[in-house]
Amino acid sequence: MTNLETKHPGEKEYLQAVHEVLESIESIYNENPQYESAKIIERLVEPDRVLTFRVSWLDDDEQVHVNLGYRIQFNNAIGPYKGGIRLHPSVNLSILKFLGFEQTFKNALTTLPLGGAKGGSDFNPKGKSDTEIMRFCQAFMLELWRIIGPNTDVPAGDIGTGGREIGYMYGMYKKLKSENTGVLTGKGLNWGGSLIRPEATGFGATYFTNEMLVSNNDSFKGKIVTVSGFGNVAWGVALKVTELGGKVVTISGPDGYIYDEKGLDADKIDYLLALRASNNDIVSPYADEFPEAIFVPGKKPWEVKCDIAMPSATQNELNGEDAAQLIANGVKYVAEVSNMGCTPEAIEVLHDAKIPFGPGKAVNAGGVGVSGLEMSQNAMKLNWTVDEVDAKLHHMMSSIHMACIKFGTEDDGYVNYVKGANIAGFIKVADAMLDQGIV
Ligand code: 2IT
Repeated sequence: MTNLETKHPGEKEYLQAVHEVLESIESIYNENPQYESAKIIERLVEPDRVLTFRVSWLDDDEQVHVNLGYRIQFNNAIGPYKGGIRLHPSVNLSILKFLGFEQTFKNALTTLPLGGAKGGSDFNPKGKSDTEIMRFCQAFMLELWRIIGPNTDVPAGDIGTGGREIGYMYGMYKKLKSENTGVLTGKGLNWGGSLIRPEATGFGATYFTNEMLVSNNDSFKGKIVTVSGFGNVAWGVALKVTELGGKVVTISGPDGYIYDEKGLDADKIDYLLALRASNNDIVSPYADEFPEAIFVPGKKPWEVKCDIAMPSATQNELNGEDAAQLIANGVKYVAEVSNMGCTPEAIEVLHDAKIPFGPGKAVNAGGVGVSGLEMSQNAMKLNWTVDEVDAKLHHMMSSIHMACIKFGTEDDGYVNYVKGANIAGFIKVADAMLDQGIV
């Protein structure tokens, strides 16, 4: 860690993600000298390569804008580089390196042959017109296409990148390459996309959380659930949790959260999805539309009493104080749906209180998992049905849960899911690296 801090000063999210993994795999590393002699850690913590590029585009008033674009190809020991593209003003090298590092372990957990990558830009989609989004996506792909391909690197969505953006990027890739292949996932259903991909992260997260409940002889029935965000992920969580008998009472945006005592339902979710398509804030208008809901400005939903908390927005959105507040309010489970949604302090507080805590790389792996299934379908030039995809997603999430139990169960029976997920992911990637020599 000291070495890495010297080499990459100030990359705090990246250093945070690496620190968490190294801490949990220490015992396995020490028991297996072959890892040390092949310098597996030193090789695994550095991305294979980083591409940064300039993205110039014209807005609707013909003003020129310049953004930074990135692709971090982190590790391809077990399969082609795979991971989303984040479009958000906060995007920088540290955030994308943390995401690429996490993705490597997450993808290993999915049971599919997928390496780890991440990309993105500091472009802010908020308030942009549809044509501005299109011009940006096309300009982004004008650089990115050089290093991606269906068997080398397969990008997908993340914060700020959904079906529409994938469409514009795919259109430009196809124009440049003259090939119709599964080079991106999250595609539209009638041009190579997979059923369930839009819902997959949220559905998979709920299946994983359900496994956590079941292993404690518990269920979602009658549980109060707090959720943050309402992007690509949170709506699938809200839909599936509601289906399984839980009540989702919060969603949130950058400027506050909604508390809806009656809980979200399919109609309210449809209303939110329609609003979201407009690129504008959706959280406060919800309170105007549904009088039973209140908008709490400037706050996070972790002050609301709940049985299960599912942070689903962005990194470090739940800190040590939030975790202590949740515990004081009687929380029974925390499932991190966002990537690294909880700070190290929050995780420590939850672990000390023996609250089952599922880390993002296990909980949200269903998204990239179904992306992997989209790649399989593209390669076969066949489509699976909803039931087929959903069954495979179910299977994936329960096998990830089993891996966490296998490697994370402590002497007193408490399951440290962070340790379990990190060790399971690490062993798979590290062993593949050993098999393939020093490259
Ligand atoms: O964080 C993630 O796993 C994603 N944004 C999805 C990546 C993917 O390739 O589907």
